[in-house]
This record gives sequence, structure tokens and C-alpha cells, in this order.
Amino acid sequence: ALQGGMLYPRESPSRERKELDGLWSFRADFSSGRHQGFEQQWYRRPLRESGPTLDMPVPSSFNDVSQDGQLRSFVGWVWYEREVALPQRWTQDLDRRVVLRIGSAHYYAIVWVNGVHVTEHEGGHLPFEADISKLVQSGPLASCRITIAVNNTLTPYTLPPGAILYKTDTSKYPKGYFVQDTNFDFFNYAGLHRSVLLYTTPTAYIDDITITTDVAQDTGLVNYRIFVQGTEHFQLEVSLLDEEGKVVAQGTGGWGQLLVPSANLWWPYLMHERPAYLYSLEVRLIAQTAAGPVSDFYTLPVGIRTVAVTESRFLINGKPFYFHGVNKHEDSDIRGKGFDWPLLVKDFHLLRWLGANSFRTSHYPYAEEVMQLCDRYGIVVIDECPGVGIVLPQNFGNVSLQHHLQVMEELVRRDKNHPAVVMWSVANEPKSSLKPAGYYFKTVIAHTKALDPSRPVTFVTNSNYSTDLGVPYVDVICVNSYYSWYHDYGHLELIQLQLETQFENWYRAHQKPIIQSEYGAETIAGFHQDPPLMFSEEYQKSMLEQYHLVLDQKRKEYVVGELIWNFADFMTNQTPQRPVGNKKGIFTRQRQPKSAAFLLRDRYWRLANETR
Ligand code: BDP
Repeated sequence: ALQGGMLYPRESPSRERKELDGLWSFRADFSSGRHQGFEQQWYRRPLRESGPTLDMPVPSSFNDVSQDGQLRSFVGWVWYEREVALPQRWTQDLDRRVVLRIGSAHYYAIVWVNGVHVTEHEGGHLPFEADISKLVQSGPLASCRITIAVNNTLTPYTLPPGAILYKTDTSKYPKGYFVQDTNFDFFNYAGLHRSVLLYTTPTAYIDDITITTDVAQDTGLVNYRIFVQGTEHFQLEVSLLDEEGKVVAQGTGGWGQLLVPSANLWWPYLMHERPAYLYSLEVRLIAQTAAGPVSDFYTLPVGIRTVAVTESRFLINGKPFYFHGVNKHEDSDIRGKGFDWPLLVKDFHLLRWLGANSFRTSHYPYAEEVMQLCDRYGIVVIDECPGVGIVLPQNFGNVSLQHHLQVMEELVRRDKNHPAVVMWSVANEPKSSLKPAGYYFKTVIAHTKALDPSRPVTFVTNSNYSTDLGVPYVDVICVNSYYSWYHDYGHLELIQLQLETQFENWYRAHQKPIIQSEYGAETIAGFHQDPPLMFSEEYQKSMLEQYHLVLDQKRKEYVVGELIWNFADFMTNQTPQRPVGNKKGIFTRQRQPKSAAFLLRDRYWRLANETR
């Protein structure tokens, strides 16, 4: 099990934070074994002394910002470094913890501060931290040097898995030639994708908070559990404030239940005239330490809502919820998977324009700031882990399974308190008909449910209803299908029959609610053909219309959602099927609408009005 919490760093009277966004020194290790940086110990001295460096923006993927094609497709270790000036109170005040937090480093990261190794982390989409107080408080330091080596190599044991293929035919490839093979359909962008920051807490501090909520008649129940570190002697006070700042409930101690009479519930966008109501849980720690009394303050947004699944319905606050939304990617021009506020805000405007009430974080956890906005706007989230493209028989081995369990622990630890998150997805399109998949998914799903008994769990399948060995363990069946696209190409007239059969087969076999978790067609903005031909905007629209006819029938029975593939065009590996990336977006990569976006918009607003 994981050590410690991973509360989002927020400022408070007892906590400061300092973002390290901006330009870092950067060097890719192009040496043949990619190991020169370790042999020459690049972390010991300023990176520029090791050889030529680039200025690299953080957060950003490193791939698309330079003019160097070799850096774009680089596989191996890249080195980031930055010198940070520290306020004197951070280095002199010994009753302060200084914590270095890395929001995301894809894929494997090793971190040094002033040449001293402080932490390592595996996995590209979840935060990790290191307490660096001792290092920065051990002398007359006014600054510190942070070095982060990041390796984007994917192997059968990483999540997502991949493989390095060595090309040994010397008549075709130079000696030592290799490529990164992956089994997923997006570009393996890498680097420091989210903010790196420093924050402080007192030495006795609030380490973790877990909230679950329930509703009885019109009373909201807020269950809290708080973990404290750095002291055995403390008191905790909690207050729940409404949006006007009025205290509506109070408690003391490390765990308990707060009652909120006539609670304002957290409702999804478009489902209620007052969606996304957020209370604030103010936690105050008063600790006795050797140095005297210490206080710590942390405020957590809390949405009161319930989630439940029946044989044919997905319920939020006891009412049937129908997912009309999208699948997304963290992806855009130049910055790749790097976090970007303007992009984020634009995407939320587009979601609201569209009347989307939900999305799935295909195919990895998104930035915490994204989840926070979902809480605030009432956008419902299916929170997916990076288990995409689990295919190789090795992936079912124990190493991979253990890592997958750990990733679920990290994901639940990070996102458990978001009311917007209503379901965990442990994988996308694994080869779930292979024999080991039964045990594998039984284990991952049971583990996730043990970590969080309050939410349903799923994975997204494209296997056959009669042979899928993982689906017996899910609460909701999420099915991807691409009728008239990857087979029977061009035959829009077959969609209705095939889609009806799909739903009926899955439901008859399992009696669980079903979400059409992907469907779509490659569409090049500006290509027009009527009658519709593949790749034209008209084809994407017609394909949608055919799907919608069946969805409208089946949503009266047991289909509980539809998520278009994809919100926007996105970058992929280079293959003959992908003209500068995947073009199944209803928006272009620059977030401009294709014709299908208007069709979907009409539909989503109509669905919203029907179910309100
Ligand atoms: C699905 C995958 C998704 C792909 C999509 C496609 O889940 O990642 O991008 O197909 O082919 O099977 O466009």
C-alpha cells in the first residue's frame, strides 16, 4: 500500500506554494546506450556544464517544441534542470516542511536536489513528491538545483505497455537500430507534462482526507477521515461551509459524519437548475510538537451526491443519469500533452456549447486542474487509468498486475474526493478474451473496489460478448464499436442492424447497464462528399445519425450513455491510416467544429431537456 496522502497543494494560512513553471535546461541523452548522463553524473553539476542544453518549457511535451525531428521521436532519457531561489523563511524555519511535487513526468522519473537523489517514480500521469526540507535547510542555502531525468521507454511491464523492437537485419537497418512499439492510438508524448512545484506545510500536518457522501431524505451526510503526520498529539476541527461561506456543520477528531439538513446536492450539468454545488470542508489541525503548538489548515471542496447502478440504470442522486458526452485526450499543437490553461478553459466552453454532461479520461488520468473544473461545472467523469492496449501475454504476468494495482492505488488516492468522478475505468480495450484476463480483471477490479467502495468500476471492452472474461466483474459494460468504419467500410446501412445486435447480445449475456463508450469515423475537416463517402464531414454526420437511431431505442431500456470518439483530432504514431494523427474529432485539433459537432449539439441539448 502507498505511503502518505497526495492532497492537491493549496495555499492556506499555514501553507505556501511556488510554481516552477517556465524554462528549464534540457538535454536529451543521444549517446548510443542512452546512459551517458548517469555515467557522467549530470546531476552533480549544472546541466549546461555537461554539454549543449536547450531551453525547455515546463509544462509541455518536449517532442514538438523544437525543429529537431530526432528529438521529436527520441526514446530514452532526457534531463531537465532548474535552479530555484528559496525564500529565507523556507530555509531557516525548521518547523516547516518543503515538499517538491511533480504533477506528471512521462514515463519514468528520477529526481535529484543539489545532486542528492530524492525520489523516483514510475508512470506518466499521476503526481509524486519528495520532502526536501533536510536538503534545503542544511546550510546557508538561498537556492536549490532540481534535476529530473525522465525516460519515455515503454516495455511489456509499463502501463501503458509497449515494446522496444530491435531491428537486427543489417541489410535494412544500421547497427543497434530500434523503435518504440506501442499498442495504443495516440502519440507517446513525453516530458514534464504538468507543473512542478514546491509547497510547504508545518512539520505536523494534515496528510490526507477522504470524503464520502450520502443522502437521507433531504439531509446530506458527509463522512470524513483525516490522517495527520508528524505528531501523535493533536486535535482536529472540521467545518463545512456552504457557497455563501456560512458554516452548516462542524465536527472534531480524525473521522466522523457531518449532517447537512436540506443539503444542496452536487448535480451534473444540465440535470438541475443548480448544478455542481460545492461545499468547502475546512480542516484545522492543532498539534503539540517539541517546538510548541503548530496549526495546519487545509480546505477541500466537497460535493454531496450519491452514485448507484441497477440492472439497467446509472443513478446519480437516485435519478437515472444518461451520459451524453465525449472521450478526450490531453493533446494539442506544439505543447503535446503539456498542461495549458487557455486550452483547458476552451475545452470546457466547447463541452458546454455542445451540451455534453460527461467525458471519459481516455486513456489515462488527466491533470488535477481538469478534475477540479469538472467538480465546479458539473461535468461527470469516468476516470480511466493508463491501462490501454494490454495485449501481450506478458502483460498478464504478475509484475504487470502488481504495477496495475499500484497505479489504481495512486489514481484513487489522487481523485477519490472529486464528486465529478462517478466511475473508475481500469483499462481500455485489453485482450479480455485471452484466458488470463479473467483472473487479471477480477483482481484489478476487486482491488479498486476495496480502495473505493463508493464508486462503480468498469473497463472498456471491444471483445466479444460471449468470450469476454473481464466483463463479469464490471458494474457497467462499456463497449467500443466502429460499425461502417473498421469493417464493412462505407456501409452506413448496416449500422442499425449491427448496433442493435451488439446491445442485445451484451445485455442478454450480462444484465448490466451499457455505455456506448466509443464510436466514430475519421473525418478530415473540409472534405465534403454527398452522398457521403468515408473521410468526409457528411459521412461522419450520417454515421452519427445511424447510431443515434438505435441509441434512442435502447436508452429507453438499458443503454445509459454514449460518448463520441473523439472530442478533438489528436496526434498519433505515424501509420498509413493516420493522416497527421487521428481525425475522428468532432472538433479539429485547433478546436474548430466539423459539421458533426452541430448535429451532436442539437442532440445533446435535446437529451438534456428530456431528462431534466
Ligand atoms: C479505439 C481506441 C482508441 C482509438 C480508436 C480509433 O480505444 O484509442 O483512437 O479506436 O481507432 O479502438 O480511432
